Amino acid sequence: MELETGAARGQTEMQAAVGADSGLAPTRQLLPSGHPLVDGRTATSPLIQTTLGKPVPHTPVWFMRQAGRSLPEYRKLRAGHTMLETCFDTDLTVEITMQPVRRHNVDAAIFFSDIVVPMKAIGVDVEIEPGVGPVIATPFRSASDLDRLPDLDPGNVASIAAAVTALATELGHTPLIGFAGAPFTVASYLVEGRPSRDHVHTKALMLSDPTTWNRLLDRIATICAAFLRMQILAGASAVQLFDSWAGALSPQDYARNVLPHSKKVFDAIADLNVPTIHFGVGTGELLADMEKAGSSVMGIDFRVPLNVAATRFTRPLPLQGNLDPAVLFADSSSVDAAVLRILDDARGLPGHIFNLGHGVPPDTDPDVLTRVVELVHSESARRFAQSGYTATQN
Ligand code: 1CP
Repeated sequence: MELETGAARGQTEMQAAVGADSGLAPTRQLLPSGHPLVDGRTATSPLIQTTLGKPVPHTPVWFMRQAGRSLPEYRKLRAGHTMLETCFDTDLTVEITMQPVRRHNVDAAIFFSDIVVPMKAIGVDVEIEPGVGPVIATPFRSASDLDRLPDLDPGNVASIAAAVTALATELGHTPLIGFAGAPFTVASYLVEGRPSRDHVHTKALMLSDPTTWNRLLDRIATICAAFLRMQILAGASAVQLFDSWAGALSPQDYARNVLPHSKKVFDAIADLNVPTIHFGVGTGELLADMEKAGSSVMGIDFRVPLNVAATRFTRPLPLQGNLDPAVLFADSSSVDAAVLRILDDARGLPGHIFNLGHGVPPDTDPDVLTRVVELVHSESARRFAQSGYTATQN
């Protein structure tokens, strides 16, 4: 049993913890009958089964920022279009989302968009500047700025919903992961006005004017939840909430000023009963609190080994991660060794989705990513077979 997969070993405990298995598929009455989780296209995929702590034939793998600048075909398609124009263009979004799936044989597509897209859709004056990131013309610093955050009008994201629906059809059995930025990370762009290392204005607002802070994060939570709900109903089989910059916070500030708002996002979509993933960078000290937000899977960055991260949670959770993106630039034997070490770390988990510990760097050689997918698939399938485990044993 040495080599038994995490998915097989942790199953009973996991199912007790999440109530996932009554022998029946999870109820998803609120999804349309043609949704890929309902009509059977993606429900039995390795990614979705892993989120439920069920056994899988191989470890599913996808990469944060798998679509984008590391791919020459992306750079070609993007020429002449701004980033946000591209995000609101149905055909470009579909094609860019599909590119890494075709090239790398990953187990999921991540919807091509950006965390500031719902802000653009409600009228915030934001652009994504090449080489910089999101830039807000007039940063949010006081209570009156909240008037610039109306509810998300579905009519303003119709081209995006159309892209999700088209992708769900084109992807067949491969699940589409929708996403949104978490309230803190989105707020950090709105308040700072541009990418920031130290988030001083954001933290100053949080500490000096908690009323405005809480109203701001509550507004963002409502808008992000509506954006996620739209993606799920249009055909996404799972969603990820990116709280990329939460690691800039102390555990006390996170628990008090951020966690309730991230929890609100997960609570707002809980009725749809689709798998949810929660991820942040440098969040080792926050994991115990992030669990309380209520996702079904936790994303772990490369700073904490998966088996160590598992000890920070109160219940057995499937984990996603966590190859250091910098490893992709090392020689191939170092890459292979790092991948195998992560599979080792994941052994006792109730489920493991292989990913990087953060996004694919723009100058990554895409062939290295393809090789990582092949190695994760072949090695996890080999370990699975050696464990003697068969699906019929369940
Ligand atoms: O011209 C370009 O190609 C712009 C680069 C780019 C791309 C490809 C940006 C600007 N956003 C994106 C797409 C994007 N953004 C995806 C695509 C889907 C995929 O993963 O394949 C996703 C999931 C995001 C989400 C996103 N945007 C996050 C959370 C994920 C993370 O990496 O932490 C964050 C923090 C952003 C903000 C953002 N948008 C773009 C940049 C360069 C940044 C980061 C800026 C900063 O350092 O603060």
